[in-house]
Amino acid sequence: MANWDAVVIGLGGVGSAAAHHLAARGCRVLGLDQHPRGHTLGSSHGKTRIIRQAYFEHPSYVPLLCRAYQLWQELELASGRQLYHPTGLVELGPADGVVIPGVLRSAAEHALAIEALSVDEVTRRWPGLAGPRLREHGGLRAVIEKDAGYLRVEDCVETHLQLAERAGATLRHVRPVRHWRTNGQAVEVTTDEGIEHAARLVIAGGPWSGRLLSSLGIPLRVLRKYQYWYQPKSPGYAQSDGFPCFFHETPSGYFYGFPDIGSEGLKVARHSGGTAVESPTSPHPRDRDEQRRIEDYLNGYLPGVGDQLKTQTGCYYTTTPDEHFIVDLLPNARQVAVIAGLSGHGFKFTSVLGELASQLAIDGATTLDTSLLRIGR
Ligand code: PYC
Repeated sequence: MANWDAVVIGLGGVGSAAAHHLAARGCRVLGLDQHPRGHTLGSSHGKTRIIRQAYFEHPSYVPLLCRAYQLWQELELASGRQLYHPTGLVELGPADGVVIPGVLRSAAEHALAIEALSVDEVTRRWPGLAGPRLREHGGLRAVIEKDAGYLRVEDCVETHLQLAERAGATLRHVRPVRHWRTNGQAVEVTTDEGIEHAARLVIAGGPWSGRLLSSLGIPLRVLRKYQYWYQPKSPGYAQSDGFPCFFHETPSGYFYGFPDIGSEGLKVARHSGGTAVESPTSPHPRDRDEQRRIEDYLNGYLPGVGDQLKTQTGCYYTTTPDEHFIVDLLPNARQVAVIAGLSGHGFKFTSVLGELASQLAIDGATTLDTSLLRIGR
């Protein structure tokens, strides 16, 4: 006899949301995480994450994003806490690149409001983006998505955890899962405290998913990445000045960032690249080459920021070969739902991924189309 309706392994962005949605549906939920609450070792820390809808990665993500926006709003109402901050997002890249054509395609297919801008218009509106390299490459285009902005990443996770607990979930941190296996129609999960019996299992292990799913041959690659905060030397980069979030396809990779929020500093990072690792390590080692790349990007494209580094952190991407997520039941164990391989662009979706995880676990199917995200695609 199962003592839990569902066990959730991993209580980061996805697992915290899954625990919340399962508990809200009246399930007896046990959430397990190997690390302390609020830890900074995985993929759910670093103050901010971009949220946007005109999704260059694939138009199939847009309905999920519309639902994610609704769910973030519901979470704000239920908690009384602001999680989403609309700043607008400026996306820049070549007309024949990946980002701009992808944004235009998703916006056209889903009738999303975006505004195309000339480079002159970008630099007139945000002089802080008028770097010397901006005009080196002809054919550069820009769009602004006004309803885009950022989420407060740690607050999102903690709010999902609190609402899960309020709905009756039992959450255990510093409780690593040693092993899990199916047992008939149910699941057994082994920790150092014993064996938990559950009707359903949700695996939301972030960069530890490969270990949890090792027997399944799902090819997940873990990349160590870095996020940097700089104290701008010139005015104009603050959120209070109207400086937006930005995402930039350049000849040397994809870079993105956030305005200077309060006194945090302007955050900037590289979306492409990264160092492949077996699994996360603590503490995050420094990477001077990456810092040089970031400062080279700032000098070329946001020259008023300067090089006064305030703080930095490492974090992890867990990537699939095609960089689309995995959202599915295991083919040979239909009582196990897996949300994995968010490939560095998943946090904004975690509200809806938690709902989809609860639907997969309880109903065996999702209300939104997730065919792009099936294991066997
Ligand atoms: O999904 O917007 C995003 C993003 C930017 C950098 C990493 N992910």
